[in-house]
Amino acid sequence: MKQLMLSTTAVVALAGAAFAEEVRVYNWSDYIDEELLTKFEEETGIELIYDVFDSNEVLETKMLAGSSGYDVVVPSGTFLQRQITAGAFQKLDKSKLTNIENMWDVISDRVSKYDPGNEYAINYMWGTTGIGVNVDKVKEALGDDAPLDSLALVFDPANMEKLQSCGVHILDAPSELIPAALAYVGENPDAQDAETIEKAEPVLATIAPFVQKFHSSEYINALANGDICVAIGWSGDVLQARDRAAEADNGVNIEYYAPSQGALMWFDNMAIPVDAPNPDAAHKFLNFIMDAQNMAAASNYVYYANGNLASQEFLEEDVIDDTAIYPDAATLENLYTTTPYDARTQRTVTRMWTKVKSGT
Ligand code: N2P
Repeated sequence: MKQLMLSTTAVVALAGAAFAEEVRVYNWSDYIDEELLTKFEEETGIELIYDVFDSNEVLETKMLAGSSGYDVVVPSGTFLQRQITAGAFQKLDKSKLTNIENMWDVISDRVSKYDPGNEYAINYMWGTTGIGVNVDKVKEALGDDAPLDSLALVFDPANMEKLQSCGVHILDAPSELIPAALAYVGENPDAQDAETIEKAEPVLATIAPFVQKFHSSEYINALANGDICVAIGWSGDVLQARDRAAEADNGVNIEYYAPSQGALMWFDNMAIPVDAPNPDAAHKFLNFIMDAQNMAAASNYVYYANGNLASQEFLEEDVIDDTAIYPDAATLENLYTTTPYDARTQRTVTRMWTKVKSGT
């Protein structure tokens, strides 16, 4: 007994000694191969504290309040831009980022729309917002000609009434659902004026009572288990649901569709808060992520495209060849991007979203 206690103490002491420093990373849920987290600790001797979120709004609240305690965070482009303007991030020290040469200029250029000169962030992954479908259940509810790749699947109340019983989840992401509703009614999804933006409200409010949940991460398992039949969700998350169902061999057949009316293309980027406790370790984490094999391992695991050109030779064929992940020219043509709302418009958007959700 005494010996056991001694050795337990020894293990604790060793574990304490093994990590001289720590780095705190705040990333989206279901967004990395967890083996990479252990690999980072083994390679650097830095303890990695890894927390997750599923909402840009939640991250933004923390960034604007300050003192988040995080060293690395991952806002999408529009949010990145607004938080850079608010002074939430520090400029990257590129002398510490030797793997930055692996990055893909096509994606860095796109991200520079939000972060001019790519001074504050590196792209982690990018993808689209679209429709996850349990094909058999939806056809059962709506018939064989169900509009699987159309926003009408969820924005036409006649369809939603019939889908209600098999279950529909919608992302709790106003900055993505308002553009989708605008695209559905033929307006510019990137509209910035209140008058146009307000046209999204009746579309969303009419279908809200049929929505089981506005939530941004539960839909992966809910789709995979057959608990819901439709989700407005993120491309890779739906593909992860498809994979989980296949692995469980439960007969659930999931597909992802980028809506025919156009799909939002977003970019999630790693940045270092201005008050990060350990910016040096944060740079080490970014450099680790930009390693070609590490980045490929992450994409192979979560089914999202990344901003790293050198990683592409290490991607599985079912990732690099899937146009839902790496869009071809025709798919790309039907994607749109958005710009951040100014503070006043953002308040309108937040108010509208609260009102929409209160109608569920
Ligand atoms: C990961 C979702 C990240 C995409 N589960 C949203 N930007």
